Amino acid sequence: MELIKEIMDICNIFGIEGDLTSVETLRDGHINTTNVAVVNDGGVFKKYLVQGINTHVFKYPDRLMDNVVGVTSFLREKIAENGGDPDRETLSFLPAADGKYYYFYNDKCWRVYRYIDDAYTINIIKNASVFENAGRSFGRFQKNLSGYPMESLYETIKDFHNTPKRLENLKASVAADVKGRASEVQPEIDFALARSADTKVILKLYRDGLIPLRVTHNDTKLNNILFDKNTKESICVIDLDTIMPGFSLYDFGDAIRFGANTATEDEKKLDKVQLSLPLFESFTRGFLSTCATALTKAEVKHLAFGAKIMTYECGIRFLTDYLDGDVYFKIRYDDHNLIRARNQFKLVEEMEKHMDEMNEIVDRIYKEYA
Ligand code: GN1
Ligand code: MG
Repeated sequence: MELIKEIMDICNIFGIEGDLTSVETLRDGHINTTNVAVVNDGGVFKKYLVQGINTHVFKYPDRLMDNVVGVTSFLREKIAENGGDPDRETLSFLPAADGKYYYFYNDKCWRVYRYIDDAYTINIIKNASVFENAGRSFGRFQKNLSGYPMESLYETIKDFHNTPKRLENLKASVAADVKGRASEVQPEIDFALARSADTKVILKLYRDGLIPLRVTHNDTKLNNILFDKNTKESICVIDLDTIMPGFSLYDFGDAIRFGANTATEDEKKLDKVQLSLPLFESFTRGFLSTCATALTKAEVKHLAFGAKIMTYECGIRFLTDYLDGDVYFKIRYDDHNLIRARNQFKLVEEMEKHMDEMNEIVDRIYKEYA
């Protein structure tokens, strides 16, 4: 079915009034398919995000939307209490005709939410203050959700940041080698296996009672934050599908993985992939300025390690998907996942080289805010 016709039907199902005037499919995001629909409602143009949920990744849309609607309702109250604007600072989902927040149509699972106008996302940072701003946003997000009942959250993707499990998955994919690609990526496989001891560190800290489980976002890529066109301030954390109980090290770490890389995630020229220490410092400052007092000593001590482990894990996931025949992440060309994996592993090496400096930065900034 033609996209415009399909989106028109979805708009009707979700009770959107007016005439659909245009549909644009966004390119960011490796999992779901996101369309911006513009509707003319009696001369007033309104925008909606009409999204196809990837049900290969999110197997239980009812649980997914339970989490997301629960969290956004909770955040709306927090934001209002703090004098903010809930319509700009968190997402607003629309119910479908049957009252649920998702709807199966044409063999796809859909959801709709309001488009936040006069806002933009960033994929690569030109000005370090942007990243400090992002750090504050994710720090504030974590703080705002600290009172959310963790036990009410479903695990939307099982073992999402279970790094030992991710490594086991890689080994299984190497053994199965369904596309016959394993022999071609032996250096990358060796790179992953050589760091197997690192995968156990965070879970051991948890078992030893040194770091707590928290409500975390788990996908803190810079492009999961909206910035305001006028003030240039970060306003809203988006992409809430992986909100689950997790560790602060994941949220800090994944943000560094993406934002402190001097290149984008799919840069092929590996000499361009470096860790920017000034950017690392900016994010650390933003993050710790909002949540230093809430973190345990062991959390602070392992923030830099968290960045390395999230980068390593993401590299493993891209490599695994490459071996599996690209069934998880959206790709735009044949070896896209391999390019991404190499990029992430190069960044891991960079972080290993600069680990002492990263730890010194965290330590220095923590002392300012604790
Ligand atoms: C995916 O959906 P998106 O593009 O924000 C992935 C993250 C990865 C990221 C790598 C649900 O995030 O875990 O870190 O790609 N999300 C899911 O860019 O797997
Ligand atoms: Mg996203």
